[in-house]
Amino acid sequence: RSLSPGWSRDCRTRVGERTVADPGELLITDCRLASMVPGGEPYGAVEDGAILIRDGRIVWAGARADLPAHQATATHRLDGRWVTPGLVDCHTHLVFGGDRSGEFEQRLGGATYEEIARAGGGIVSSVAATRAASEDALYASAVGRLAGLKATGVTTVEIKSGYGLDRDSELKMLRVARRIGREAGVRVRTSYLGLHAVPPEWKADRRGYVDLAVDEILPAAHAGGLVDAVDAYCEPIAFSTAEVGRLFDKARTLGLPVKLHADQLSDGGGAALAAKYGALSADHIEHTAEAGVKAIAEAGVVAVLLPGAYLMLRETTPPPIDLLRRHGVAMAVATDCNPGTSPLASMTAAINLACVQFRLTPEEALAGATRIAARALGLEDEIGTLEAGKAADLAVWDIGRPAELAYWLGKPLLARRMFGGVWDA
Ligand code: DI6
Ligand code: FE
Repeated sequence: RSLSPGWSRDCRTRVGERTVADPGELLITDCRLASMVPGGEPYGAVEDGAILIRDGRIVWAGARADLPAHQATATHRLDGRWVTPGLVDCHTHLVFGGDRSGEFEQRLGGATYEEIARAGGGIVSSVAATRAASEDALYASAVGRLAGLKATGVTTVEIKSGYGLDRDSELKMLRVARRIGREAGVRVRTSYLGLHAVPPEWKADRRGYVDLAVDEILPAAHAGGLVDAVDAYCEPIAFSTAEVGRLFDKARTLGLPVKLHADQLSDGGGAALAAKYGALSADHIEHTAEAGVKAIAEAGVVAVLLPGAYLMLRETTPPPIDLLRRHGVAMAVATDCNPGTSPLASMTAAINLACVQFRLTPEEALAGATRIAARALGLEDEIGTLEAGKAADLAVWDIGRPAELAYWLGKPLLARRMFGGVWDA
């Protein structure tokens, strides 16, 4: 790609292991901004834009004509390219052992996801592979999938536990997620997903397993600084609202926010439960009825739409998008990257699928992958728009208009990614 001279200069300088702030500012110009700041132009668009960056943060973004006095020591011209906030994947299970391509073949042959799960496959087969894997192996395979997300502009990713399901293996998964946040060039938020499935050794005593998850594993993971939020899989094949309620009560005493896999395969009152606990998000919600939509609207819970799982399971009941719009529920879009129901490692593909399958507008879907996804992680003051004060996490695209991010399926569109003020190599 032909990029302007000066492109390679960062506004930070790497000194050995450390990255130190350059005394000056970086000016990014000759670009169009999809700032995703609401209330103005579609996409918060600015035709002839500029961004000033200092010490890893945006200090100013707007129309070049309004650029204030500055001390830029470097200027990067983007040859008219579009810049968006770095994309935010707010629901993934990026860390796991093995894969489930064999079950995929079984499902293509006619078996259903629930049948496979009830017969002892499904999540539990990923648990066996995850328990057997070393931390290094889990890290390497997760970073392989992360490459797909980063190549589609992702700078923040949420990563859940939930394939360990015993104390050591859950802590192992969460440590790998933290390591990704330190070493892999993305911001990571972790979620403890202990109530994902009942592990085989607790099959005869599910109450005992819930006790262990609530009273021992979550507190240990929290004490180790490994948990940013608490999640659960609320579904007849997984955990009941009463069981999830016990976990959420514990999260509350620990001061941790909650989120929920809700009403994916049936309306089991998951959205209402998320609302009751003031969750950050209610995720999936394909089968949520109007009462549940009203409840999350009133509680300010973000709806996280996961079109990859909908596609892979050949679901036919989409989330109630019109009701969500009518009640003013903010909608995020995420990959749900996981080995069973959503082996999807592309954020632009998730955007496309949200538009094609759920009929989001391209602007709604891009907001769902930036500003709204940031809110679903409690990071709305930190990331998700191109605005002064936010982290300098940017995606630069080879597109003529923002809707192309929703239109192409599989075409590489990213020209460059900046994370924390530093361009990728
Ligand atoms: N997210 C999940 O956690 C479950 N479904 C979903 O969309 C199960 C994932 C799995 O089968 O491994
Ligand atoms: Fe999930």
